Amino acid sequence: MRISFCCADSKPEPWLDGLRAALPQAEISLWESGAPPADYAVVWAPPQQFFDEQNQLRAAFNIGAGVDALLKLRLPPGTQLVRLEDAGMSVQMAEYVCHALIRHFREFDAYEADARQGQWSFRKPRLRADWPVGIMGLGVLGKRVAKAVSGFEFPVLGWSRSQHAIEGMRCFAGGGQLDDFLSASKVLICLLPLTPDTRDILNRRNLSRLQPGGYVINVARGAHLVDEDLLQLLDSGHLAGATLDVFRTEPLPTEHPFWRHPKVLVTPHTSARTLRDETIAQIAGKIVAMEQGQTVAGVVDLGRGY
Ligand code: NDP
Ligand code: OXD
Repeated sequence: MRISFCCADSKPEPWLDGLRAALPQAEISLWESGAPPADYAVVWAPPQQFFDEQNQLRAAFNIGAGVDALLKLRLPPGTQLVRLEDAGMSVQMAEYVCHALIRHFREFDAYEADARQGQWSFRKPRLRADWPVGIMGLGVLGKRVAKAVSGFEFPVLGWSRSQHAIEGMRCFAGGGQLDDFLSASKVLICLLPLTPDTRDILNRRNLSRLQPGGYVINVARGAHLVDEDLLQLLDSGHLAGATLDVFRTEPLPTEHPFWRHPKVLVTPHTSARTLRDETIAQIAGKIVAMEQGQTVAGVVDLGRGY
């Protein structure tokens, strides 16, 4: 069995060593043009040429959860695309979102500013009941985040494509229930995949429906958010702030207003990083299962885009 590794932005040697240790029976190499056809690929942002040449793959394993960039490429017919499922990302996402939520809810940003001025001043405690948290996307990451947020006793709501029933939270589904979900939420967390249906979903129409003083946390993809619409709603006062981890252009250009906006906190696409050991273990396990004729979880439905 041959496995080809083609990942932009990752030092290949530790990945190749890890994959070889996990799959000693396989021939594993760093892809170069003209390489013999492989059975499986491990990829992140490969060039189109990779799939044009490696056209006999049974499966291509993405070393990330989101496959929007891969779906812009022409995949070889018959190749299954398999995404990363959790592999240590969901707990990181829960940490990140809870930090952003609690930093805003408890006004730690304001206390930090006070402390720098040497000021000892209390703020009135806020009521959790007034801060319903809406989570868009109830998949692997959204569900873990919902559990973590519920642990802090915020009211939690969720919105997904199909109807879910999750204890302790109100679940909404589909376009028909989007407005009800938004108007019942004050904090909005985006954990959707980027698809034609979800692109630009954090727009003026939808963000205006959040409760006054709303707060936005986007940890999914930059193209979910219409930047100008968010800025206008922050400046008009309808929204109180935003924590943004993902952007239409990454790295976020230095001249982008988000960097300097007093109500926006920017982080560099770091909310849930791919962890090498967990990722290799998951992919190796799936390759072994596929070799034994088993079906594996995490196969992307190309029609729906996630
Ligand atoms: P999943 O595929 O497990 O979950 C996707 C969820 O979104 C599902 O609940 C799905 O609904 C819902 N959904 C999809 N399309 C729609 C739609 N049109 N309307 C309503 N709901 C919809 O994905 P993950 O939880 O693993 O990851 C989510 C995203 O997070 C990734 O695609 C990626 O873009 C982003 N991400 C960001 C990272 C970062 O560092 N910032 C790291 C990792 C991921 P249903 O349940 O009905 O199928
Ligand atoms: C991912 C990411 O999709 O890192 O895994 O954004």
